[in-house]
Amino acid sequence: MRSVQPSEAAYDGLRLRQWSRGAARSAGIDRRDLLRLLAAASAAGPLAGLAAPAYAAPAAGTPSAPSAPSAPGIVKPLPPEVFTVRGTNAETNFAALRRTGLLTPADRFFVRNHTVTPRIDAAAWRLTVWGSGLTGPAVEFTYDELRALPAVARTAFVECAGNARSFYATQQNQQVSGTAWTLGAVGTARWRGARLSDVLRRAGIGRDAVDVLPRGLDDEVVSDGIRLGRVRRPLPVAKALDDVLLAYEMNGRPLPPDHGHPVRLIVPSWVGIANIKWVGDIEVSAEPLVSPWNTGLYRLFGAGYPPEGSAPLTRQTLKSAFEVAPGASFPAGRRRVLTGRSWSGGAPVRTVEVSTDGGVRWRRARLRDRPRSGSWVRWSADWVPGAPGPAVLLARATDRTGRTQPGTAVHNTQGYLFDAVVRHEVRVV
Ligand SMILES: Nc1nc2c(c(=O)[nH]1)N[C@H]1C(S)=C(S)[C@@H](COP(=O)(O)O)O[C@H]1N2
Ligand SMILES: [Mo]
Repeated sequence: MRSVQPSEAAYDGLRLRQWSRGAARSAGIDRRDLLRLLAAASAAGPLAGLAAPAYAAPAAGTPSAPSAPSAPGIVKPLPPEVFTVRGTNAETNFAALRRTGLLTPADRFFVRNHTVTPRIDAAAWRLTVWGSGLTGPAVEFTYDELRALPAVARTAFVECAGNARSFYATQQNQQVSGTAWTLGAVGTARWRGARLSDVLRRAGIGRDAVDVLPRGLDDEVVSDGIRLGRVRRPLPVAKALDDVLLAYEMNGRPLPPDHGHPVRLIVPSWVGIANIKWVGDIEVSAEPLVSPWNTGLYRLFGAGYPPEGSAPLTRQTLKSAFEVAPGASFPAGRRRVLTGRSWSGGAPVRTVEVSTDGGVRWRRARLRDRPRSGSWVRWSADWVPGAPGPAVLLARATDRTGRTQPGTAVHNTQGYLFDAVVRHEVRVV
């Protein structure tokens, strides 16, 4: 199971019970629509885009297709050797990270958009902090005012809760709904910005504040005919005052449009949806809040979970990926250095083991970075491929609490938090 700090788990359980009793306020969506959303969430639908094979990356050395695929609403170029477009989203091909450093360059960073990337002028942008959890009236911050606050930098991954979702279907033969990501809905960057806690204190957060609700300036989301409103997800005050950033820089440059320009939240170790892009306002509430993104979405539904779902997701899980194209060819008898990355939203990665024979024998990979919480670690392992034919590469991480990636992930209808070892099929030629 995913690891959560006791305080987070207690918070989540409480919030859900309050909401079912009608004691929590659903911000910006009516109760009936939320209940419909919950009902939809507990029944698995089809996996979007799985009809197109998940394993369709170009073979090494194949020139790019003449017309690059495009995702409506993503601003940056999406060269096919770097990205696989999935609806309004773009997945990073892991093989395209092979020669990158610890940090993912912004032009290779995956994009997850509910609608389209808005173009926002930093000079005209305002952040409004408001709500019953403040001791006074609403407070506005300009971009320059935010930049004038003490700046902190932090290396952190952003990873979609549904990253690796397609393996529930392709590896476990289970039905799940959502974008058919393989392993590339994750990237690590150096984020720089103001502390959310500094902004909340300056805005006059009161002692009775319980929830903080950042909201994006992108278009409202409509899903299956239900108007969900703007992307927003409540954060418990304890997390908001802990290590959350209002980031305005990514890898030393102003945030690019697709990644939240001018300002986004960075919520280290938590599911991607917590990292609200293009933030325009933050409600600070003395009452508990719910939104679609912590009720019908981003909870675990299915056998083994209560009808209203698990507690809202908080931390990411443990994963590993090879920087190798799916179906790649390796000449027999020639030594190769296999590289990859492992990461966890829980304790830092301690060891990574690799198998090149489908899981019969395992050996330790060499870690290339000092494992840190909220980041990933690069690793490598030598391999001399044997006889020509199909081969299966496996990588398995263990974190500092002793938790190891399992052989099978526990199913949930929306395919979140896949943590099992992924079978990476290649060919020896
Ligand atoms: N305003 C807004 N914030 C958002 C989203 C969005 O669609 N709109 N998508 C979320 C999701 S689901 C993820 S996984 C991350 C992806 O961040 P990235 O596109 O910078 O990689 O942003 C989150 N923040
Ligand atoms: Mo996501």
